[in-house]
Amino acid sequence: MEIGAHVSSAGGIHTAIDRAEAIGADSVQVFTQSPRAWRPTNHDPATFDRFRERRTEAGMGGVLCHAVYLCNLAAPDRDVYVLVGDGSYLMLAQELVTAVQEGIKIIVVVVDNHGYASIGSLSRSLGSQGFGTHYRYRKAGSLGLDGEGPQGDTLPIDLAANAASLGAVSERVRTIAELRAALARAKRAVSPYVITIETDRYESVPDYGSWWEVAPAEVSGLAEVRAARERYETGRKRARRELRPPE
Ligand SMILES: Cc1ncc(C[n+]2csc(CCOP(=O)(O)OP(=O)(O)O)c2C)c(N)n1
Ligand SMILES: [Mg+2]
Repeated sequence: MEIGAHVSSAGGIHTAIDRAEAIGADSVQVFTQSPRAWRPTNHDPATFDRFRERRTEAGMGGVLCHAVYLCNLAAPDRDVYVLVGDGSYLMLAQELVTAVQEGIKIIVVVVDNHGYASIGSLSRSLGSQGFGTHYRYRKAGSLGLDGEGPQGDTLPIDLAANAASLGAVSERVRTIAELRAALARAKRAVSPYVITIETDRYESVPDYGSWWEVAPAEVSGLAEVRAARERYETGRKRARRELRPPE
C-alpha cells in the first residue's frame, strides 16, 4: 500500500518528485494545470522526461492528478476511495446511508482538521483571518481567528461515531502506520468503511498558480482587507474573457 501527498510542482512538474521524496511519500499527487484557470499550463516537454527519470530514481509509486475524479466509478472491479474533509463530510454524511442501502462499498478517509481549512486559507489571503472557519468553542467572545494565538478547544465532534451511526463500519486512526492498517482492513471489508484521521489545519495543497476572482468587502476596518480589495480591483482590470461567442 502506498501513502503519499499532494505536493507543489512549482519550478517544473519533475520537482514534485523531489518534494514527495523529501517528505517520505511512496506516491505523489500533482495539479497538471491550475484548477482555477481554463488555460492549460504550458509544460516544457523536457520536464516530462526529467519527471520519468526522477520517478524511477526515487522509486516513486503511483502518480495521481486531479483530472480523474470519476474514473474509478467506472471500474466496478476496483475499490473506490473517497478523500474528504471534515466540513464536507458534515454536509454530505447522509450519502453513506444510500451506500449502505445499495450495498455499495466505498472506502472513505475523512481528513479532520477541525474546520474549513481551505476556505480559512482563502480568507487569510484576503485579510479576513479565517473568520468562521474553525470548529472551536467561542473564546473571549471570538470564534477563533488565525493569528490570534491559542484558540478555543475544538468541538467534540466524533465523525467516526457519526459514520457508525449511519450504518458504515468506521474507525479513528492517529498515525500513518494506523492508517495503513485500517486501509488494509477496509480493503477486506464488504460494506462502506469510514476512517477518520486528524490533520493539521495549516498543512495544505500548494498554491494554484493563478488569480482567482473573489471579491473582498469594499469597506472594512481592517487594513489587510482594504489591501486585498486593491489587489482585487487591479486583478479585475487585467482579467480577460477566455470564452467568447463564435464569430
Ligand atoms: C456544496 C458546496 N458548498 C460549499 C463549498 C465551498 N467550500 C469549498 S472548500 C469548503 C470547506 C471544506 O472544508 P473541509 O471539508 O473540512 O476541508 P478542508 O478545507 O478543511 O481540508 C467549502 C465550504 C463548496 N465547494 N461546495
Ligand atoms: Mg476541514
